[in-house]
Amino acid sequence: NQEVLDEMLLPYPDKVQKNRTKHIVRKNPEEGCQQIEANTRTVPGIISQRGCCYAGCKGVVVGPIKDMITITHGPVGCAYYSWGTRRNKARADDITPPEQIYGAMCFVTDMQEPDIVFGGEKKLAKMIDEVVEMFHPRAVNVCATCPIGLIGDDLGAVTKKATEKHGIPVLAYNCEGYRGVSQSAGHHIANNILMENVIGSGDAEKNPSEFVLNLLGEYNIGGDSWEIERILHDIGYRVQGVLTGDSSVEEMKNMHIANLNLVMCHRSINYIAEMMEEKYGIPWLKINFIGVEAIKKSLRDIAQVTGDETFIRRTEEVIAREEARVLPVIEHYRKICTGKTAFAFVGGSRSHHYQYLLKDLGMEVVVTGYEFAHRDDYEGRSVIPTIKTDADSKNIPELDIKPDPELYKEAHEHLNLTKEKFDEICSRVPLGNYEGMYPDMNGGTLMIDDCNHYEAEQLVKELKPDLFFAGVRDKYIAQKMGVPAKQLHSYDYSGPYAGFNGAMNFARDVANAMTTPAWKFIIPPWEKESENKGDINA
Ligand code: CFM
Repeated sequence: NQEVLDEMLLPYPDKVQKNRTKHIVRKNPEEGCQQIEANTRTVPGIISQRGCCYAGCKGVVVGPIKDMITITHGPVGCAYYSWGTRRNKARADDITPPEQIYGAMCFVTDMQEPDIVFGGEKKLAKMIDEVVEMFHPRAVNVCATCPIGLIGDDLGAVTKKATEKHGIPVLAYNCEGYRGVSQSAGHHIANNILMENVIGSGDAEKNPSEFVLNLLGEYNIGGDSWEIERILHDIGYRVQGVLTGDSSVEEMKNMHIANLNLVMCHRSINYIAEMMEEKYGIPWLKINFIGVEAIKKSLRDIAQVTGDETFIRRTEEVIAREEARVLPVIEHYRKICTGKTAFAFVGGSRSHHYQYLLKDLGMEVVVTGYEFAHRDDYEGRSVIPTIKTDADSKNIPELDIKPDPELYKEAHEHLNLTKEKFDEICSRVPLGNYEGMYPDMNGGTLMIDDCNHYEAEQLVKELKPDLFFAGVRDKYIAQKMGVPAKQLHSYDYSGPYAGFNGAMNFARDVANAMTTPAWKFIIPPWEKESENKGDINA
């Protein structure tokens, strides 16, 4: 791997080589945790797989809230290309009737040249009036795109007036695409606005006989959160709110009544988990529902935190029942997958989460990395105090959260435990913590931050993995080279991949991808003769 790495870096100009070297770690188990550079600017022109700040705010965090209308204030392209492609599913239920589900629609102010010259505030105000009149939403989000920040439209002033006029929350997100180095900045901006304006604004009373969970950082891609909720309900928990897969503003308002916050994708939502802990004292637990062993650990950790024998027993019953059903199927596909190698490049947490599922299938991840994660996603939360804030991270405000004078309770009180019992549980269960992907990787594995088109191509060519996991921008690089590729963002057209049913679906899809004869018919470009023959340079 070291030679492959050296060869890959060689054609870069010196400055780029120096930059990229800091973003690449080859795991040396003797070295302790090796430092990686992350969440810093991409080298211009390098064809990164990252998205923009608007994508992280609108596309990832607030877009999936089904009963809020999300208006893109900007050109039609930004709205159109962030519309529906993430496969975050939603359905009507007792709280949200079908006419209140707006996720399948696309709302945009369609800024044209005269609007850019003379300002778009009036156009935006008119659009808010129109959507309220036509659709009667419970709340409206307005997400800014790059030109809005450049021309200086005052989003806050327009939305404040609209809130007063219509009597519903109209929220402004200054998530202009350029506001951070990637979509990660947009997650943080969305977290701040939801925390300030939505979470805790409801007046629901908690039923003391229920144990209430929130599922944070789960976006119901391909139906993932439905499968996770199925398992949690089976054990006997109530799920108050999901951020933000198949979620409604109605449920989100009352998320402060939860006993415990579960954090699935910590990258996109750890801000809210931390702010809810500061404001209400609600503890949070990092979980992972991708992979059978990971699910079992997560379910057992949750049960331990409740300190309740009924949940502990019921958890084991559900695990036994589900394993009896899914393990034989997974075993069937495992025979095909065992010993195969994979690359895994996804955004912020899946490159780590899916390693557990691949381990279940006997596969080895030889190259991995995130598009836009921070150092703690690689190295664990303990490095956070050592991360230097730069001009880009200072761009996003940190909210000053104070304990709520009425609702704040100590963590053990939220869990209905004595302080002694709570402390004892904390010594066994990692509440409020996550390890990065580094400790889970094998020696020699490459960890590459913000891997670009060229690097991915070089590595596929040299290391020839059996399967390439990535997104829509890079999957065809691999496929054209004869290596099957699966999207771990949208799951192509499949899913769910989370939970016990998800593990079965994933095993089937992966085995299918590697056994289809189609790949034998593709000749990789380096084995072909050049088509551009001629004697022009002869
Ligand atoms: Fe979290 Fe996500 Fe991810 Fe993410 Fe994303 Fe996504 Fe992702 Mo695509 S919130 S960080 S910004 S798990 S859209 S559902 S798959 S890059 S690894």
